[in-house]
Amino acid sequence: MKNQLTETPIWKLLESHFQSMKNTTIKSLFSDDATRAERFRIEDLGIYFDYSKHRVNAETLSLLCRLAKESGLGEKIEAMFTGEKINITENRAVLHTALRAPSGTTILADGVNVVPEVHEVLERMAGFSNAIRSGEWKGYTGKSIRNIVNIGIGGSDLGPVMAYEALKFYSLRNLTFRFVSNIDGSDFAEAVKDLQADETLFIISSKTFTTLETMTNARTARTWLLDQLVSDEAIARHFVAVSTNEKEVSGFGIDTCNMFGFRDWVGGRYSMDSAIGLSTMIAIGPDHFHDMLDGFHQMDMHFRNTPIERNIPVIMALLGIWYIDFFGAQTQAILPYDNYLRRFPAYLQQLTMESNGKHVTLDGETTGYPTGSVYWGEPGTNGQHSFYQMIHQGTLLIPCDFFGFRTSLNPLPLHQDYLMANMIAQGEALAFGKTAEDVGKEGVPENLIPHKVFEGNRPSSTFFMEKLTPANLGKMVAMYEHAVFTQGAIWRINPFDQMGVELGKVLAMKIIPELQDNRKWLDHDNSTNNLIKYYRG
Ligand code: G6Q
Repeated sequence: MKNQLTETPIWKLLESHFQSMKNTTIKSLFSDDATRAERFRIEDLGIYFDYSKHRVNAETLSLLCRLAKESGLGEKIEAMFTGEKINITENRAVLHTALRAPSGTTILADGVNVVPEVHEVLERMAGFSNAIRSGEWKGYTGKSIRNIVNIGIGGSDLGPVMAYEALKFYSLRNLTFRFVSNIDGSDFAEAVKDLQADETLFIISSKTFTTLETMTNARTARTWLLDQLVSDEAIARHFVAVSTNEKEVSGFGIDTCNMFGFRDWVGGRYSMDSAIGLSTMIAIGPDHFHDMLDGFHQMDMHFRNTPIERNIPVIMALLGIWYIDFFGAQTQAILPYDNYLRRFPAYLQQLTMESNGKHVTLDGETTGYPTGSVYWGEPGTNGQHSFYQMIHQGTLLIPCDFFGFRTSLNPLPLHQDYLMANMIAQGEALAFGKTAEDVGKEGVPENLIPHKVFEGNRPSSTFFMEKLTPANLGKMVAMYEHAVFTQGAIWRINPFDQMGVELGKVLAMKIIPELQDNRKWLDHDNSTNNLIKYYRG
């Protein structure tokens, strides 16, 4: 086995350090150190990142930071930022950071400075967004556009939906936004049910412009529109494309003047700040979109330039590795205490799990150690009334990321204090729990005491910021992008391909004609053959 991570001296040191930490409680770490919260905290870019409620001490952090350094993290970061083809399985550079680089920056991909093109696209997007927002862009019958339907899936959907929801407060309210992703016809049917075609714009968002779901929905959208507007000439006023594939876009019948491009060095799940963000820009306007890009860029600079020990995404990544590879944790909860962030966990699910859900190293060897984690979550306080039970008293170790904002965007009396009190209380309860003695003092009958004990010692990070703004959203997303990158670098895997989604797609293409033609011979396994027969009826 080549150069096994788990055979390195630093990994061995971490393993033996884990033996001394595995029974150490967060409670004892706090009682041993009155200033722990100040020492295990990073404040930068308006983010207050409290990681004191973790099962780590100074030595843990120092060993983990050494792991990052000895993994060549610094060089790997530079390789990404400078356009080296670090996505080796697809022979591509990974330059989502160029999407938010200020104009005037030089970033080379294959010897070409990509920044001017990024800004040229942003300007075209701004012109188009303003024309839609002002009503100046007219549909085929001369009416202004009132409805925007983004058709895309995966990376061409989750970012746009999440950003629209997260930044809805800043959006133009006389426009209606819908997002169609699923090949299930109900998704499209419901999205357009109450819309008029002559006031509707479809954004077909697809990097490849060949994805089955998106192209099927796009063709259905074209039929729906032409049923109402009849003339093919209507297409140009009601369809725009976001893609890297000019040929397929014009083949579909969309004028390439109405196409917004990006390049193959932007991965789908890293593309919400590329032209894939067109629906976001139409919703919040170009200025807010640029604020969001600025937030992304600030976090990029923090990640690139801050020493590992004070580097927010690096510390997040290292804590993840500590729990996944040493404590055997298999899951990570994302718990935003802001209702606008309701799609943030789903967005991070793709970013993290599609990136680091890999069992083979860059050398093609089986890792032999766990990588990745199951990301999931819901906004607080809703989750408190459902799955938090398991986080508090279940048998799994579930590290949590809490997000809170000091200022509410909708400051109704009492709500914000109640919301933030709950977030802070959850972290406290998880870490410190409640002993049998405490429960007993409350006069709880003996037989119920075990049921009311909270073991505590359940780790969490808390991220506090002033307000949910476009810039802060950009920082949050970039923070996870870079944490994913850091973990991938340490685990020696490629976070930028997604071969694992291919097999199912190929098999579905084989099964489609088998569902459509009852005479087709079935040569699958016994179970699959029977499922097909059941569907055929
Ligand atoms: C993301 C993945 C995947 C992709 C979708 C949509 O990183 O590559 O989720 O975004 O399959 O692909 P298209 O944009 O090409 O339609």
